[in-house]
Amino acid sequence: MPMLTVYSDAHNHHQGRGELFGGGFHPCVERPERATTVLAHLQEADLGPIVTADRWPLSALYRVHDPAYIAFLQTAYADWQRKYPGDSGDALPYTFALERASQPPRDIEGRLGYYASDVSTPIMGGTWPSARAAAEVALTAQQHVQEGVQTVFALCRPPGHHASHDRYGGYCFLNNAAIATRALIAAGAKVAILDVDYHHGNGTQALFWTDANPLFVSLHVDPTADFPYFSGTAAERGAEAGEGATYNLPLLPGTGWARYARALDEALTVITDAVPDVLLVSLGLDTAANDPIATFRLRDDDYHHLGAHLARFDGPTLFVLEGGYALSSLGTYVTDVFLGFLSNRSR
Ligand code: Q9C
Ligand code: ZN
Repeated sequence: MPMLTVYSDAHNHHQGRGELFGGGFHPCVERPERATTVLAHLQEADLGPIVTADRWPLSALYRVHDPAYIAFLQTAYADWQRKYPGDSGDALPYTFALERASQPPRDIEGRLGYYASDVSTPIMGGTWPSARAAAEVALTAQQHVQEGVQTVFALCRPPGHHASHDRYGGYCFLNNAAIATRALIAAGAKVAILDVDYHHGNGTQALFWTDANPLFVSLHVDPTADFPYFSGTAAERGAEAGEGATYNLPLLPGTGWARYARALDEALTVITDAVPDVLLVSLGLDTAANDPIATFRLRDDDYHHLGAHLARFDGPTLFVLEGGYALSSLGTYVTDVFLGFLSNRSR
């Protein structure tokens, strides 16, 4: 059975110059070539049609994000340029709202610190159009799922799973997976999210913390060892109506396929037991041994295996691209996931 891919070349407008870590400024690993190499490999593998995203109203984003936060994203760079005229560079905060006042401050640098969670996520003039386009890729993809396509890939860039109601960070501005999930739920679907990005999907978890639908299941590195540090333990299981609907499977740094596959099977058992209408896979490829910012040790062949395991769920499945920074392998990893998935599915 073929799959459908949704893409938008508007991701290209978001090209950060650098990110701060390790006491220095480094070229951004979250770069446009990520999406273009994945697209090129999908075209080459010929797995199904590739369509352009539709335009969606901002109301589809307000199901997930604060309108004031959306307004901030739209004007942040113009405000930054007004403060730093000339060659302004990318907008980055230097101080953060650890305790939030009821209102963001007036000055742009205060507003950046109010809405940001890290110094790795630069904002430039093209950030808003790219972030909006990524959300529109996810929305268009979920529409195709609603219309009966069994396997759909939202080739989103920038990624989304670290973005919450009114915070950006971890290279994420709008939570593409959450926006698609809200649209599916609004159409009556019971959704399960399986987040296989190396990093914990703290934004997605926060957005659905008190909700019974969706079920949020995540495999990621132990947050005591790596980003995002402040969430992702097994003890976090949701609250109120959402108690038990968050299921974290943290894994030690250095985890390879054997251990990973056992956790993946546990995750899929939790998901298939819940009998969702739709599975949304937050697909991060930064679990690879050659990823420049991560420590897991998945090898080339393992992405085919990963796809094959995911096929244990036999219903409509929406894949949303998250992280993955090994540029020379990223396209192969993504196509291998789909080759493994499609060859093990009955529909
Ligand atoms: N030493 C996603 O994969 N910190 N985001 C990087 C590098 C931020 C990753 C520090 C990592 C964010 C979507
Ligand atoms: Zn990641």
